[in-house]
Amino acid sequence: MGRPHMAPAQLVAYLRMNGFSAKSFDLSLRFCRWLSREGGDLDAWEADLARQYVALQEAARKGPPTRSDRDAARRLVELISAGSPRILAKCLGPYVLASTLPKAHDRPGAPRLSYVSFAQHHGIVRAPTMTHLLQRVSAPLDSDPFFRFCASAEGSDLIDQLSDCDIVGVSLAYWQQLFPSLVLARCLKERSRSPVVVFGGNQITLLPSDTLDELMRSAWVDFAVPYEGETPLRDLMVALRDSLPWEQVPSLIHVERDGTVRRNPLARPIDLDDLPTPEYDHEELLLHDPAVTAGDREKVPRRLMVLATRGCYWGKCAFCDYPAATGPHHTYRVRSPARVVDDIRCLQQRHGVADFELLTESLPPQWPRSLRPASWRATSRYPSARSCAPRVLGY
Ligand code: B12
Ligand code: SF4
Repeated sequence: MGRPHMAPAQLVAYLRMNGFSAKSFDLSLRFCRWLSREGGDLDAWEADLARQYVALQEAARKGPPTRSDRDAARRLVELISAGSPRILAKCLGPYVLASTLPKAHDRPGAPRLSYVSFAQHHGIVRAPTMTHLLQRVSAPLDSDPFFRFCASAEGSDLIDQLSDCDIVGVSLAYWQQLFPSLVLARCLKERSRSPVVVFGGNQITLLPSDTLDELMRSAWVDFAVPYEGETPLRDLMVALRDSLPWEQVPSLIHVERDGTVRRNPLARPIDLDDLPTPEYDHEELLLHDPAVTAGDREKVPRRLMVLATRGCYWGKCAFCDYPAATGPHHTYRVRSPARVVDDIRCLQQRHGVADFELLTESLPPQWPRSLRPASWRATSRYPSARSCAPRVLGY
C-alpha cells in the first residue's frame, strides 16, 4: 500500500504521448480500503476471530485445553494481532493486556495487514486451477467480497466509468489478482455496452501456455498481452480505431472463431529512453493515505517508483524467472541516468514526493556513478547529503 504499482502509470503516459486518452484506477487499493471500512467485512471477520478466541479461553477455564485447542488459539492470536486495535480492544479487552495490542493507530479506512488472511479465508488467494477459477466466476458471485465491492456504490460508479471506455486493460502482477480480475471482467461484459477487455502484466507473462489458452477461450477476456505492453496496447487502440486486423498488433493473444488461440509475433523491445515519465494519477495517489479521509488532501505515498532498467544483463541464475519475464530474448535495456533524473524532478514537482525507488533487476555498477551528484542536488527539494544519497534496497 506504501507505493502504487508502476505499470498503469507507465502505460497511461505512453498512450497519452501517442494521442490517446487514458486513465488508471487502482482497484486493489480501493477494494482494500472498502474492506477495511468501519463496520465492513474485515471488522466483521476480525470480530468473529476474536469470538472464537474468547470461546477457547472460556473452555480452557473449565478444563485443560486439548492440543488442537492450543494450536487453534495460537493461530487465532497470530491472525488477530495483525488486525484492527479498535476491534480487538472491543472484543478481547478482558483477555489481552493493552500493551500486547498492536501499536499502530487505528485509522479509519486504513488497509490492514489481516487482509491477506481474510483473502485466504475467502478463497481469494488460494491457487486453484484456471478451470476452477473460470467455473467460479461463472457461478453466482453474491458471496464473493470483490464482487460485493463491484456492486457497492463506489464499485458500481467505477464499473460505470470503465464500461464507458473503448478498452479496459487490466494489469495483473500477481496470481492473487486473477480471480478479482475475472470478476471485474464479468461485471464489465454483463453491461449492455461493454468495453474490450485486455489482460496484461507479469502474471499473464508467467502463465503456462495451456492455462493462458483456457483463459482466452473464456467469455470474459478478449485479448491478452505478455511481456511489455506499451507498443501492443498503443497498436491495439489504433487497430480498434481504424478497424485494422488484430494480426497487426504485436504480442497480442486472441481467439479465432473456431476457438484457436493465436499468438502474434512479439513486439520489438522498446528503447527505454523513448518512454515518457510515468503519469501517476494524483487523485489516486491521495487514496494511499488514510488521512485523506480525514480531509488532508496533501498526503501522497511517501515513495514512487521510476524505471531504470528492464531485464537482467546476467540472466543465468537457475532459480530466477526474471529473465523469462522479460521476453524470450531477455533483452537488457537501460534508461539513461539523465532521463531518470528528469523523471524524478518531474514527479517531485507533480506530486511533492521526495523519496524514489529505482525499478531494476540488475544495475551495472557504473550506472549509479553516472547519476552525477550535481544533478541530484539540483533535483532534490531536500538537498541534504543524506536525502540525496542513493540507497540500494533489495528483497
Ligand atoms: C516492484 C516489484 C515489487 C514491489 C511492488 C511495489 C508496488 N507497489 O508495485 C514489492 C517489493 C512490494 C513486491 C512484492 C512482491 N512481489 Co514483486 N515485483 C516487483 C517487480 C520487480 C517490478 C514490477 C513493476 O512494477 N515493474 C515495472 C512495470 C512498468 O512493469 P510491469 O509490471 O511488468 O508492466 C509491464 C508489462 O508487464 C505490461 N503490463 C502490465 N500491466 C499491463 C496491463 C495491460 C492491459 C497490458 C496490455 C500490459 C501490461 O506492460 C508494462 C510496461 O511494459 C517484478 C519483477 C519485474 N521485473 O517486473 C516483481 C514481481 C511482480 N513480484 C513478484 C512476487 C512473487 C512478489 C511477492 C509475492 C514476493 C514475496 N514472496 O513476498 C510480493 C507480493 C506483493 C503483494 N502484492 O502481495 C513476481 C510475481 C510472479 C507471478 N505473478 O507469478 C514478480 C514478477 C517477480 C518474479 N519474477 O518473481 N514486488
Ligand atoms: S535478476 Fe538477479 S537472480 Fe535473476 S538472473 Fe539476474 S542476477 Fe540472477
